[in-house]
Amino acid sequence: MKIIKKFNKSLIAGCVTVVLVVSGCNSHQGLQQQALPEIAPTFSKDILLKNHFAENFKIGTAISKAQVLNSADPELRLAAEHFNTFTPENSMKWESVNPLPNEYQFDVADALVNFAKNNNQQLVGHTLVWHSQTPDWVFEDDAGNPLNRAQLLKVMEIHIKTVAGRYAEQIFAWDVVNEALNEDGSLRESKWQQIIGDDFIEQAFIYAHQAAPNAKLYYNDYNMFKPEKRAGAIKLIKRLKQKGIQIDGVGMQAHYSLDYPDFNEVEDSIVAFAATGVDVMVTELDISVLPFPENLAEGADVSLDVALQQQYNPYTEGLPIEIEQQLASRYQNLFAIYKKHSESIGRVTFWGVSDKQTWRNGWPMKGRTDYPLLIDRDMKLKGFVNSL
Ligand code: 9MR
Repeated sequence: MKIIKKFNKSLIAGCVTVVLVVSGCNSHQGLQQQALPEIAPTFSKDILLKNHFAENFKIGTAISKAQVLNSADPELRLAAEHFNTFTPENSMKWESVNPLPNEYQFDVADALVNFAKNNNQQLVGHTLVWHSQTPDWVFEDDAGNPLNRAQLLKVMEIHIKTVAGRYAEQIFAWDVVNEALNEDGSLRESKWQQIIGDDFIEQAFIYAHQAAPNAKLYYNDYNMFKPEKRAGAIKLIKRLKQKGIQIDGVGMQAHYSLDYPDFNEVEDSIVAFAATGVDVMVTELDISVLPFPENLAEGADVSLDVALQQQYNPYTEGLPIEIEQQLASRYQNLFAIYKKHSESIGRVTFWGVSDKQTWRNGWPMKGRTDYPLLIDRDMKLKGFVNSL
């Protein structure tokens, strides 16, 4: 099996390393014929993702706690150089900032806010109200009994006003509500929905607006290309708008793979969301190259945790060239759609900096070696990037 790593050295001679366009090496057709080129050295200014896509949309990444707390981390430096917006991967979720009643931990969130300021980046807060990574105490009283609607609304209000309010002038936008829809477009029966009712979403957006009047406010979810889920999200957006509640954007998470989904459906959703008048955001982009057990490839249900099986982890020694070509082709097709609709798309955010630390290596089974991003394990941009 031909492995990319083994080709890199010989490629440097044939495919010049620094420029955007490398004749014969950057087109998809070229990729079919020969190995992928090695391109710009990691910290070169000659190709920066944010410049490459400057005319199309902002380009973002997700930053972890470990990265932001280690100023020597090469991924943090890449995050600063290549991206003009970022989202905290986990550090602003409820369990991170408000793990216990009346106890807030803002150290990491503060570090992220400073990082954004120092690097002139837009920070997108993630996320205020979600069914996951939210401690049980949120929904219970001191005796462990479920809260009633009024009580839970109060808990939600205090949390949103404390967190979004603290960063009202520093955080550009918030994923106010995350993943509230089922695959068929109906509302997920989360504790939020069960205790407060369907309007927990309206309430969250109202509190977020009160807390941070200048922040953009988004609804964010996965599998938004699915027609039923798309319809559910549009219903939600229209409901808020009809009630005069601020909603500025819809986030389409994009945890995709080589054969999933059909990008025509992605395009249909971009068009349909844009028609409601909100900004469309691509919020969590990565394209897994790995095989998935049946029925587990789709979406990003974080509760999945399957035992590792080698048949689902075939590229531990490097990525075969033909698979990298397939990845290149998928990214090319997807970015052709994003660029076609760039007037509606404000931002494309990758879910992670490099293949080395992507959450994909751990989902839906831990310990895999995946290659879903544009920056590889050696902290280099992949050869096909300049063809996007
Ligand atoms: O990437 C995140 C991973 O590190 C966490 O373990 C996981 C736990 O919930 O959340 C991941 O991020 C998720 C994001 O917050 C919401 N959409 C799905 C993402 C991938 O699971």
